[in-house]
Amino acid sequence: MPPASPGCAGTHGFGRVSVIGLGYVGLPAAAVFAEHGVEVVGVDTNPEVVACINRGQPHVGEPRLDALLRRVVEAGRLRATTAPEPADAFIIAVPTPLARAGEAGRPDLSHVEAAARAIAPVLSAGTLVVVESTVPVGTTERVATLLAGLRPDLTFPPEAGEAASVQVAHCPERVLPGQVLHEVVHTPRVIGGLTRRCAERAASLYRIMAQGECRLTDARTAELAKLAENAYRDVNIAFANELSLICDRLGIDVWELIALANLHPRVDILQPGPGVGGHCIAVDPWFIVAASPEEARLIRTARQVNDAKPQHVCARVRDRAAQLKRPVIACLGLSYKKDIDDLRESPAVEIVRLLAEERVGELLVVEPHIAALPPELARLGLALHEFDQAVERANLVLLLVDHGRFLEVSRDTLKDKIVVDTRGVW
Ligand code: SAJ
Repeated sequence: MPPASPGCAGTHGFGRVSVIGLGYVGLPAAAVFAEHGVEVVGVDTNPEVVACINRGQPHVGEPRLDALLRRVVEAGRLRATTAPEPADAFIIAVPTPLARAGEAGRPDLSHVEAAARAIAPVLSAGTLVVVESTVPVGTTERVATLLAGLRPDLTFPPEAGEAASVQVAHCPERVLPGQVLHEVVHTPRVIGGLTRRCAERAASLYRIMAQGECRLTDARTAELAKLAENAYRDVNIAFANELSLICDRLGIDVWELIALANLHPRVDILQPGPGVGGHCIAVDPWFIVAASPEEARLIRTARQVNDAKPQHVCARVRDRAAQLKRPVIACLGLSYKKDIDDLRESPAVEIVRLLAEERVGELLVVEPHIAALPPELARLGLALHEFDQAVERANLVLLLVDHGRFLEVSRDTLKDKIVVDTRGVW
């Protein structure tokens, strides 16, 4: 990462940038802007998160973020607060969950709206507002219209077009948890403006730190591009997961099958797993389905295929456990993917919950990245166990997440146990 160059604030016109929402996306972005010489004011509604950040400690687990945050907080370039302050640019990076899980869910935009209401009083002529949160098509325009209603003394793109005094754009985040600090700088940016001027102004903001290409478009196209990226991945993972079910039925090793098929120069099948988790790929495709239910048939089916995978894993474990007199099952991993602490929408959590509710056996849950079990598992009487002891005691070992630590286990340790490897790494 290049050293801060305080002098550049004058050339790009962004002396102070405010990031609204200091979570997995907003906090790293805030820290990286600060590292590039901008004064950053981070805003979060949670006072504990604000206090933690002001001590230079991240509240989210992300490689290398600790050191970076400490540096920029100590240098006085990043501070957090619960109340928005005037700034040259606001980046809204708050969650956009589903109001209800699954197909019946609609995008919940209450956090985005609350963020817009919170910044409205401190906007002024010349301010840029960027929505980074993943949102349904049309949301950026709705944010601008909401702001226009709250600030009749300013002009906004939906009514004033290129002449607007406040610029509004959508620049969807595309960072991969676990590699955020690299990707936030190097992944190409799609920048959708409500007008061309909005897009250009947003591009000049991101160019302060972005080393990848900044491609300009309109806001609606940028909104759908982000949703399409995650739906594309979901559909491709669903293909792999469907193949794994077909292989189970036909008695074929799906991992070998995929490795063979991928020898073809134009085939690149992804990896099956216990299901698709995280707050993005398991959620965002539903935004497309909600907006275009009759057309989004493949996207809906992919979601259903991936959402059904945890039940399939459970059925397999139940069958294998039935061979044991007293099943003791080591459930390895709870996070939604390897080497992170994020349990959101994690299929591993769902599988453990289903196994516990069905009383399939004694469950020894292992997740080295967390200190306490999530409430939905703790209330089922489960506890966290050490990896080595759990594997030692278990007669069935269920690998749910391919954490690096789990891959080191010796073949000898597993040799007399039933193994269900949902990630195909053993
Ligand atoms: N998974 C599989 N098989 C695979 C790949 C992934 O089962 O071959 C599973 C993972 O185990 C995990 C889930 O899919 O449960 C999603 O993991 P991921 O690593 O594919 O993606 P996320 O959710 O961590 O991040 C995605 C990224 N989007 C794309 O790759 C298109 C990231 O770039 C986005 O910024 C992020 O969503 C987001 O915030 O939208």
